[in-house]
Amino acid sequence: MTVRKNQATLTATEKRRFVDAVLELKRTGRYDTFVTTHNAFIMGDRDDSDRVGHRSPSFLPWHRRFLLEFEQALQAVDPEVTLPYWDWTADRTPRSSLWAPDFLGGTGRSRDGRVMDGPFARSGNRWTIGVRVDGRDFLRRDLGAGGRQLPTRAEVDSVLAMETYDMPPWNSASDGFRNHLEGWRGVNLHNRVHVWVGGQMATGVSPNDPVFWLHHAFVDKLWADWQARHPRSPYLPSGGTPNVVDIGDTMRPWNDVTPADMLDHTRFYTFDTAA
Ligand SMILES: [Cu+2]
Repeated sequence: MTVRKNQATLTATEKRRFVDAVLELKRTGRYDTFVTTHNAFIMGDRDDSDRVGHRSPSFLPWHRRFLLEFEQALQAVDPEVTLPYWDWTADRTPRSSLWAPDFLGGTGRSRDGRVMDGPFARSGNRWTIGVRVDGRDFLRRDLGAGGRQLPTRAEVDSVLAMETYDMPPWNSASDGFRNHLEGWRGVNLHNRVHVWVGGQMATGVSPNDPVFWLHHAFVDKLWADWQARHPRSPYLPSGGTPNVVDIGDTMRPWNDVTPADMLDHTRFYTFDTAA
């Protein structure tokens, strides 16, 4: 059974095997297909028309399915590897072990944002940014850019307290749990973390930075935590909503999976700490 662990608790061996599996997916070209898919949805998801991956109720089940597909690809390389999660309320500075050279490497240099250490530095020749929006083929970061702060545990708790999953107009203007977690409204959790990391993470090609998966694995855990707190609050909307994935509608690009199929994460994996 797959257990997703807090990245701060990984052993040196677990970190190395995770990094090696990610590098192998990169080498074969499989990794970049995930970047391409994500960017296509970021570009296509619209507040006033069709929206699936972002700014809509299916933000959470879509990313759960996307992460599952990535985790299965990692496990095809090394069956022992699972996706770790980054609790950015706890590990909230560039000094965190997450950013050490034996794991994801650190922030970018000031001149051009280029990450200079760790397995994903351009100089190692194993991490070239192929799916990109400009000429720069190196991983970039600006951790804590402009003095930004990562969300606090109190801010997370204020969002977990919201009883309703999502609300009309089912987009970036919505009230409710999903949009506050996604970050278009209120204290801003998920979006703010992308901006805090900077570089490619602050763009549509954000999966170019492997921290994407650890960030989204924690967002996914917060969904599970929210479900545990509100067992009688369903996924919404329940049917007949134009441009939006209702609970029983299939989601692109897979077309064989619905939000209903994604509600119970324990069918696929558990977390090291109970929700
Ligand atoms: Cu996304």
